[in-house]
Amino acid sequence: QAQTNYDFVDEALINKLIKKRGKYDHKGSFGHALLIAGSYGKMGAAQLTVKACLATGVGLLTCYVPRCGYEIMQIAVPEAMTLTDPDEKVISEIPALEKFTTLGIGPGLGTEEATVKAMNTLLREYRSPVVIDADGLNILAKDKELLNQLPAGSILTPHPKEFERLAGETTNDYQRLEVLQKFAKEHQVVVVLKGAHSAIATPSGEVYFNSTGNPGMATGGTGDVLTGIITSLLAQKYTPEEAAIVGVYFHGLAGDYAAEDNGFNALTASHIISYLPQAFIQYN
Ligand code: NPW
Ligand code: AMP
Ligand code: MG
Repeated sequence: QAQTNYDFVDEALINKLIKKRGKYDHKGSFGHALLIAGSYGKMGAAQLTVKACLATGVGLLTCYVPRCGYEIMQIAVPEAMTLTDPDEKVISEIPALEKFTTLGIGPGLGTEEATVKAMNTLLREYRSPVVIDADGLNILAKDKELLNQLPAGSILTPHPKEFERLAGETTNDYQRLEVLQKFAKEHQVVVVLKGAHSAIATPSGEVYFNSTGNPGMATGGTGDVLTGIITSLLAQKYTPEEAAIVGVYFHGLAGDYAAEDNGFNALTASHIISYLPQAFIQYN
């Protein structure tokens, strides 16, 4: 029987967790993140995750994308540095990782064999916490041995289908919550199970339910935005638990501000990025 230790992510908790920038801070104070994302036809996911990471305050940001993404990223996001894989359409190798403080992996990656191999090598060698989303999760789901070797404190951000691929089918929400708690403890990772009430499970068995967000966010690319936000916070020395909690809260809060001005139907993932300033400014 899983222990029940539930909590609620609200303004009071965020007030305790949020870090403020100091007068003498410099870009080196806020980490250098590497986002490994994108493939031919899914460079939009890479753009969204990179832009969201920048809008959350990372010090420096490099993206690693397939060759076809070079011009796309350099033109769309001048603030981000771009490294390219030798393959034209997918990621097939891993770049040198020493200079990066934090890694985010997965949006738009695809699951081509070369990508699966490269991510296998990376996740076996790298020992600091990584943020894993989307096809990064789908790659993990195909290799349970790899799942058991993840760097402790990594953050996984599945939607329900991705979680089912990782942890197996469940028949109801209550059972899924139990499986979620067990999974986070067993693998010593933080899991953000996304949905209308995203649930964040920690390695020590707590589950936090988010209070922000709205149905306008049920549209393509919003999860890719969340990956960028959480990677940014992890780079800024939030603990993995804090990065997940704070990230999910501000992602939803930006979505709520976006919905106030634009309504649910017209809300897009790009809107969420545009409204991150409004969400963060009150915590300056
Ligand atoms: P259904 O329809 O209920 O059977 P996939 P993906 C389910 C990239 N993207 N509650 C639902 O299943 C991503 O980063 C690129 C219940 C749905 O059909 C990935 O790399 C974009 N069920 C890749 O595409 C923008 C839920 O999961 C199925 C659920 C594939 O990602 C889009 C889809 O899951 C996208 O982000 C919920 N709350 N949420 C770009 N512009 O480049 C989802 N499901 O098959 O894993 O596909 O999530 O679209
Ligand atoms: P993904 O499926 O990876 O694009 O992620 C979707 C994102 O949108 C997650 O952060 C979800 O929590 C959020 N989301 C989706 N549907 C809703 C909803 N009905 N209410 C609030 N947030 C939602
Ligand atoms: Mg997604």
